[in-house]
Amino acid sequence: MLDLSGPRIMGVLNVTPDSFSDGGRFDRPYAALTHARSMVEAGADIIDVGGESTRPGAAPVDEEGELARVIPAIEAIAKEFDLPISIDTSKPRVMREAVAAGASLVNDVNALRAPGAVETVAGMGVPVCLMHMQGEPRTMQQSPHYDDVVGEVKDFLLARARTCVEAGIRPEAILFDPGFGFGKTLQHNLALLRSLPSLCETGYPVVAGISRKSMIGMLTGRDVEQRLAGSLAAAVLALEGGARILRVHDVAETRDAVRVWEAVRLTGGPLESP
Ligand code: 9MG
Repeated sequence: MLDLSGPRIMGVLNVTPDSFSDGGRFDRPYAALTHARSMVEAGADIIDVGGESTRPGAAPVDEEGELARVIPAIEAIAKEFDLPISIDTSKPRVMREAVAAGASLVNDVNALRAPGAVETVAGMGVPVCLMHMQGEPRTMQQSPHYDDVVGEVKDFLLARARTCVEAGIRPEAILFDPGFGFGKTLQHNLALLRSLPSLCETGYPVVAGISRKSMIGMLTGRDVEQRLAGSLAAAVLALEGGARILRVHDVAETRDAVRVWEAVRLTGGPLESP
């Protein structure tokens, strides 16, 4: 199980040629390890390895192609570091092989809806992050619609959690993620960020992935490489809303922001008198 006694930072490692935020620079195992190393040194608690881009409009990748990208990277990271590695995938076979290679958490933007995915995770006994997505990555941003985005996202995740628990996944092994940017307009994303406490009330630890996303671009008018300040503001707002894991690209800067937040909000922090 993950230690979630304080906020945790999940560093994003996209091992894809078309990744939206790193331009595919980390598509070889050596480069992936180098990037993982820099994130660990900067204070990452978890490394999230993904081999299929989920950016809007991204083309799907087949199983063999995804495995060829992620497995060498996971093996190399697991050999050098003793920290949780999560596998960002929706494919049961990739989940299985990634866990055999050293991953210890499944991060599924499809919330284990692929045939066999729930059973696969139940059988492996690893924790899973269930993320909400309306539609599929290729088309999800075309016309997202909700009557009540916060209620619908929460109901969806609770229903997925019920299915998981019925299949044998322990409730303590389940994390929720509202899926910022996945079939959502800017207003949907803002409503979800504002209402994060309502998702946290479910009792499932909440993961927030807002780093560098288009919602930050829309609010600031900045390109993807210039969204750090906006991403940090969103990260702190997510912590205020109760998020326990922040999925980010800029680990060192997020670590600083988390330290400041902890000092003010957590009892026993450096601002407490002895
Ligand atoms: C893979 N991936 C891309 N964005 C994400 C997000 O917001 N949350 C999670 N859990 N995974 C994501």
